Amino acid sequence: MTDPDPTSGEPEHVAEPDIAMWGGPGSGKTAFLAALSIALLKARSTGWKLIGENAVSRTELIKLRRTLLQERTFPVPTEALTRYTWLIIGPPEARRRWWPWKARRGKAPKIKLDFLDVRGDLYAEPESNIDKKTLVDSLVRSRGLIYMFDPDKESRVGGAFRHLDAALQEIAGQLLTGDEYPDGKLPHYIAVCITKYDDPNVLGRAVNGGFTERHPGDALRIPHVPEERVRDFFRLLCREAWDYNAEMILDLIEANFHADRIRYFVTSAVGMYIDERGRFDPDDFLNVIHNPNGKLTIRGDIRPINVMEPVLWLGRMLRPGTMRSG
Ligand SMILES: Nc1nc2c(ncn2[C@@H]2O[C@H](COP(=O)(O)OP(=O)(O)OP(=O)(O)O)[C@@H](O)[C@H]2O)c(=O)[nH]1
Ligand SMILES: [Mg+2]
Repeated sequence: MTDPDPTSGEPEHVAEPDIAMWGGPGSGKTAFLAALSIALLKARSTGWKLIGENAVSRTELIKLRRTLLQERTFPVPTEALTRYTWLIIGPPEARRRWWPWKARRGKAPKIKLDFLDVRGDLYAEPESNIDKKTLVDSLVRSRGLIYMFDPDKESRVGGAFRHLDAALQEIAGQLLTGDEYPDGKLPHYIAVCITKYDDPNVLGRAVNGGFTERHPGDALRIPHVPEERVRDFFRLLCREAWDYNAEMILDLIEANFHADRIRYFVTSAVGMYIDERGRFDPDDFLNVIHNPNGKLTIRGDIRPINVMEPVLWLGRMLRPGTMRSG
């Protein structure tokens, strides 16, 4: 007898969110992408995996992964615009029917990632060029944004406000001048990622500011910033930035996006160093060290923190049917 499942005859439908990523130069964009595949590999018990959709994307994926895992260092600063078309495939959801004995496996969810990786200073360039145009197009077309904020750099050099402001001006200029979004907010979901949490300058401020606690499920005992405190931590990092203008970053984000479409994450591409006793040691957690050649080496195991989470959150939010304009 044929299966009466009403969806069984439907053509394969792949959710195709277009997630774009942006952040200032050196904020950790490429390292985040490199860590994404490792994070998914490590979390394979959850059933999610990452694949390159075409030959170029597959080659780039392997290259990025090799840099972190085998060469144990960071990717070089991005020069040329690189496009990664990746697919995250999840575990098939079990479909519950009215009759439990008819429970059966559903289709595997697929999230399409179309990441444009560009050098971070491109956003703030006053003149138009082909890379900048491609980038702005991608921000405008996408409905999921990953915004990278590097608190370490902000505390020393600054520049994040200028980059954010320049990019938002471009997107708002294209989307908000017509009548499509009458409430004056951009339609995107945005994952605001505080990068380099493993850096003592970042972790130290989280711990000293009282933002951390022990996650009950974490045997490694890495100080963890609970979800409901990340926004306040982000606000503090903006306030303590070298550039006074950084204080306006949070307001700028909240003025441009719907409050329920913004989520803040504390992330690290490489995570903390964990010694052979298998515990986080507050006196010895640096996982990035300078080698004798003056370059950076990743010291121990790579344990990305909150790298797949923002991507999976955006993927979930962007499923067809959940996107509404305005
Ligand atoms: N400690 C630590 N350092 C990081 C992390 N991610 C990136 N970095 C450092 O930041 C540097 C820049 O990271 P990238 O990923 O190249 O940054 P980007 O945003 O792609 O930079 P551009 O391509 O130049 O715009 C790296 O070379 C590392 O030194 C991290 O998770 N932890
Ligand atoms: Mg880069």
